[in-house]
Amino acid sequence: MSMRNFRKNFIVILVSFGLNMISFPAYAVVIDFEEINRSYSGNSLDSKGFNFFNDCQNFALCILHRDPNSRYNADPGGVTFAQNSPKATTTLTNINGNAFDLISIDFADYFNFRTPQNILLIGTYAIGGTISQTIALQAILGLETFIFNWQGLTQVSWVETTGNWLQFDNVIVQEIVPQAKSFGVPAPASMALLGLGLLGFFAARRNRHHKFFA
Ligand SMILES: [Ca+2]
Ligand SMILES: [Ca+2]
Repeated sequence: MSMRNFRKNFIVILVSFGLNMISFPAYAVVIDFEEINRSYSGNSLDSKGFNFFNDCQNFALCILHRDPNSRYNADPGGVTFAQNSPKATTTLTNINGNAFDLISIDFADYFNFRTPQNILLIGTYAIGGTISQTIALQAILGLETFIFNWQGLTQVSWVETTGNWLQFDNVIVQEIVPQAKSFGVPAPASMALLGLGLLGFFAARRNRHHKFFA
């Protein structure tokens, strides 16, 4: 490998170190429940690395799978989940504990009727504090998309404040991977490359100085 290549490697490594130090890579996840093709009912549902927990008293019936062929399904041909107990709260968390952004959620009334309804959402920030918003379902059929763009959360919960029950789908979240996890202990190979890069860099500098002063 030439000195020029050594230096190029070194700069690439430095830049990648720098990017890892300052950025928090984020990965958008669309939780549409389409991978859940069995009937489900319970109070704790996992999908795509996130957990939905509902605090209803009758544990086995808190959250119900809406079958694709159900006439109550607000996602025709798809899968949604229904909160099946009145005024029970569903809480969304990231299973691996990393903070996340809430981009949007689709809601519909429980039977996919033309039932107007209010839903209160509360987000808890990783740095402390909360944010809340009440959204209003219109008197229309189908899923309605609500955009939040709440950033850096540890959890989001929601409960209907008027009417009873609801269904949710297409929860779009963005996981924030902290630096410590994406770049905790440098792998031996990276350290070896960094060492080679450093050697190359200083060797190249020395060569250039020689040329410069020659
Ligand atoms: Ca769906
Ligand atoms: Ca509706």
